Amino acid sequence: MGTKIIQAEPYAFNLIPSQCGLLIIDMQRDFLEPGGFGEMLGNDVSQLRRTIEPNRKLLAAWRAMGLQVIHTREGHRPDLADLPLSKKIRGRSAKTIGDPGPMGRILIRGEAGHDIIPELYPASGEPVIDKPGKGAFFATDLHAILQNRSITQLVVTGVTTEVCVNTTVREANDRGYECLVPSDCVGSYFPEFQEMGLKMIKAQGGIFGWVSDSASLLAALG
Ligand code: TIU
Repeated sequence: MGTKIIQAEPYAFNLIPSQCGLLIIDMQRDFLEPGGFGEMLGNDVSQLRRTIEPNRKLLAAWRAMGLQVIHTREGHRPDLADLPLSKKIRGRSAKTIGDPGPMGRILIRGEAGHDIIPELYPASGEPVIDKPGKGAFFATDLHAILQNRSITQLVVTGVTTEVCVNTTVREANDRGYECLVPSDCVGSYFPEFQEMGLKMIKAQGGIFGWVSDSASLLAALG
């Protein structure tokens, strides 16, 4: 399987399939499903739900080609020992991380709302990174797993574009990974942040990486 040329901005991306991991960020029930933590905070989950189908297709293609897939989930230990007080109280909402929510304790590992949506559920052998922060590299073993698997490129998808996706792309870029973000596979609760979050990645000659879409990826993969 040779290099695949992906139409992208600011210029074409040379994808090396055997070295390119699909990194799906935080496609969790609490962020995407009606009644979850995201909606409880007043957010419009439909802005995120449009990413489910393109992600499902991309994930199916990735698996069919036998390429590497990694999933992440944002959340905390049941005893909250890894939850900074600053994060616990941020937002001044009535219910915060660790409190009982509509799908179990909010953003706590092992609770229903913390888990990945059924449409994109991890297959056996696909690492799931439980992360306490917005970036997937902070306080996780992601970098070690990628190095052990000789992954040098990442297709980063998931939610939300300007928060966990952007933070992770920046962390990955500083660690030497080449990142491609398919625009229809990432979502924000805020349309203006979706647009700017993608612009920030591809500006200045691809300061953090490349932006493309799932159709271009699927076309190049064949
Ligand atoms: N996964 C992720 O982006 N977590 C967030 O908290 N996102 C928000 O947009 N709040």
